[in-house]
Order: sequence, then C-alpha cells, then structure tokens
Amino acid sequence: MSVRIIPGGLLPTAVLFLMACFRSGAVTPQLVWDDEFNGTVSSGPDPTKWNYDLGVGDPPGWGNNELETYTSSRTNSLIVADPDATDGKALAIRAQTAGGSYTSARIQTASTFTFTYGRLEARAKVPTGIGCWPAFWALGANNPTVGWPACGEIDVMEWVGQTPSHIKGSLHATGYSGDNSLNEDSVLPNNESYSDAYHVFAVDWYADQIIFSMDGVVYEVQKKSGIPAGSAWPFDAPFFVILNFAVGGDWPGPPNASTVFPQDYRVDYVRVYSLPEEPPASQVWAPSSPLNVTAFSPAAAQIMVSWKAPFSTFGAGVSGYVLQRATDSAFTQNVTTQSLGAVTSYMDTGVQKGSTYYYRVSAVSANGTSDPSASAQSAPLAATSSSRLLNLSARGFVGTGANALIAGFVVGGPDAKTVLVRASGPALAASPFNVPGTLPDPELQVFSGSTVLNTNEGWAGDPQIASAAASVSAFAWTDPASNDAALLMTLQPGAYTAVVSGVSGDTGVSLLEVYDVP
Ligand SMILES: [Ca+2]
Repeated sequence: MSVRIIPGGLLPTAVLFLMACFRSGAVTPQLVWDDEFNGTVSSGPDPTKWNYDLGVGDPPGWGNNELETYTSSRTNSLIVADPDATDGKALAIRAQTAGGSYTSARIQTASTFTFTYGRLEARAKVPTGIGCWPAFWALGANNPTVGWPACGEIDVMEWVGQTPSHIKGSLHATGYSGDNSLNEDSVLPNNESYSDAYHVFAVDWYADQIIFSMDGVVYEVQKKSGIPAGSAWPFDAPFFVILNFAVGGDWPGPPNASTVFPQDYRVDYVRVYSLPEEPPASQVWAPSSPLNVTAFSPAAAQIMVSWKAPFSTFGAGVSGYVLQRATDSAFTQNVTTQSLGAVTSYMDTGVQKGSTYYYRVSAVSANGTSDPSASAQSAPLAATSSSRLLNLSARGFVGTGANALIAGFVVGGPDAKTVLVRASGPALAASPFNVPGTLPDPELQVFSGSTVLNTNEGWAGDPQIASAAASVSAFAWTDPASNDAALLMTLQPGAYTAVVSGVSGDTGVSLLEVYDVP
C-alpha cells in the first residue's frame, strides 16, 4: 500500500544470516534474535539493536506524503512500564503534535541485524485515532543499491485509524507494489479495535511462501508460485526489521479534530526465530516447553510441583498444562497424566512415602501441545503421627511486671499434647543445687494469645505432677510445702506463652521448664 523510502547509505555493517533453510530435524521455531523492550524505564531502545531513521525523508513524507518528523528524542521513543506487557515493560513509539506539526519515531536494524527466512513476530498494541499509521515491517537489505520495490518489503502489520478492526499484511516487490501489493486483512470480530489490546503479529517466511498470522491464527498465505506473471520474488535475501509510527500520509489521511495526541504505539517485544524448511501441516506452532519445573514435599503425602509459563506461545495463548508423573526419569513406569487449567503449580496428594516421583509439564494452546519440560523429582516426606517438643528451659532473674520471665513454645503435630510446665525457685535453693538468691515464691501462668489458660502458685506435692516429672526425667521436687509452681496441661496444637513472675513483689533467680509428656 505504500512507497517506502529509506535514507541512502544504510549498508549493513554487521550482518547475521540465518541459515534456517538449511536446518534439518528442527521441528519447532528456535529463537535467534529478540528485543523484549524491558530495559530501564524512560531509556531509549537498545542502540546495539536499533538505529533511528530521522527527519522527514527524501522526498519529504517518506514517499507517502506523511506528516511526521522522526526524532531520536525520549519524547518520541522510550521504554515504559506497562502491566499488559508480558514482562511489564514495552517500547512506546509516541507521536506528539505541537503547532500543527507532528513528531514520532522510526527505528530499524539495517546495520545491526538482518536475516533470511524465519519467523518475524511482534506483540504490539496500536494507538487510536484518525491519521495514525503504526507499522511492523521488514525491508530488503539491498534497498540502498537496488531501490524500492526491487528490494522487497514484508509488511507484517500495518494499521490505520479509519479501520480500527483491521490490520493488513502485505508483500511489495517489482510487479506488485504500492496499491497493487499482495495483501490480506486480519479483521477482529464485533467491531473490536486493535487499539484495545495487545496482539501477536507474525510472518513465517519460508523459501517458497510467507504465512501471515495474528494471535496464532493464519489469515494470509503468499506463495512464490502465485505471484503475478513477470513479477519478482526478492524474498530470498537478507531483510532488516522496522518499527515506525507515521502520522497522516496517502493511506490514512491526516489526523482530524477527534484525534488525540500524544498517542502511543506499544511494542512488547520483537522476536525472530529460525524455522524448519517447511511449515507443519497446521501452519501454526504449539507453545515452547514450560520452564523452571520444581518439585518438593512440604508435608507428608504431598508434593508441590510448580513451573513457569513458556517463553514462546507463537500468538496462541496457553490455555492449560498437561502434568505427567512417573516413578522413573524416563517416564515409563507408573505414569499418570493430568490435564490442568492455566495454572503454574499443582499439589499432588496421591503420593506415597518410599517412592521417588518425577514430574514434567507440557503447555497447551489452541495450536497444539508443547514438548514436555525438563523433569523435576521429589520424594514425599514420611508421615508422622505427631511431633514432640522435647524440652524448653530458661533461667533468669525474675521479678514482677516487666521483670517477668517469658518464654514461648509450640505444640506441633496433629494432636493435643500433655505438657508439664514448671517454675522452680525454692527447689533451686535446696540441695543439691544450693543456688543463692532464688525467687522465693514463683507464680506460673500459661497463655494462649492474651488469654490466661492456667495459673499456679505452688505445686503442693501434686502426685500427678511428680509422676509427669519423673516420666520426662526432670529433676525431682521433694518438698510438698515448697512454693515452686507447676502445671500439667493438655494443649491443642498451637502457640503458647509461659510467664514466671514473683507473687508479692519478690525477686530472684527462677528456672522455667516446659516438657512434652509422653
Ligand atoms: Ca516487553
């Protein structure tokens, strides 16, 4: 639909040729170049990957009577935070207006990256408004020597504000260019606008055909065998990538009073993949494999498996995952398969102690199921009927109020436990310890949160407490008249606090002990 003119002198200085057509055995696209546009917010596009085309073109209007002046300013191109981007950041190509003139940006890889054949894909959200003309395209690297349209042009996506439900994919070459290009439209249903959300625009460029797709759905195939008689097929040589946001021009016409500036053309990423020699029968690609699969056992009879979504979905979003479990790393023994929704973790409760389990995950989209991920392994923790607090003891100088001795303890496991809690003062003063300065009359309290569960100010020779102390081999209290304090309690699993203080303002050394009584 357009005459495309780029400034002269852009001969590639560093050129990477993709030998994709010579690959054999590869069955999925392999990433060879990308820009995720996830650099520092407010920085410009990576200068090792992109250069600017500046100004108004020669002749002015870039051959299309466009109205914008292209700049390298951060007011026209910058990395922005964008929650709708896959990685939270995108490139904004921002068109501005002032005094009836327009500025915008156009970046290209002519001197940094060119390729022949492969998948060229971008995830982008177009601006909105009459006169806006964002594009994602590629141009033959021999343009400076052979000119346009002999160099060839692949328009992966062009959009104009007058037809917001349409994007156009086009080929231009000698014999079919400008208004006579080979093109088709991808049209959103229900008059939805491409301005409203990110979409994935791609071409799969093979030696004998170029397949155009939007969100993983093919809408156009141009074959070398189908071009007009006597025309050229220049799509067998290196091309470079261009992103630009034109304002006005022959196709969209100028902005009108309804067009709001500034306007952003957001690009989440540009990726180039190598392809096998021929497309699959479906012409579309299943996702790449999920990443970072891990498995661990957080509790008895449970294994938590988690993973990351695949890097590449080739336009068709991941609709779910297939989780495979086996008891051998080759996935041949006791294999089970689970179909899951679009989740990235799964708690497997169907595991038994004594076995090691292996897990791997495949991603599913409307276009197929990925190869399985790398596998992860885990063995479930052994089941235990209960856990035990063996002993807690703390010695301190104890008074009242802020000088209380405070210790926390937890009753773990699934069941209630019998617990002996003791506060020793007089018993420490007696033989065989003979500790001087002991607390003469400890008071013991056990709390659950701020609730006092029990209080004791003297054990009075309680035979059950004596028996419990003997059962845990605590040193024996012998004087039933002593003011040592003790509580024998059955506690539900949970957290508790034991507090020792002096009863009537007295102070001294006290020992606090908590025992799990079998
Ligand atoms: Ca991004």
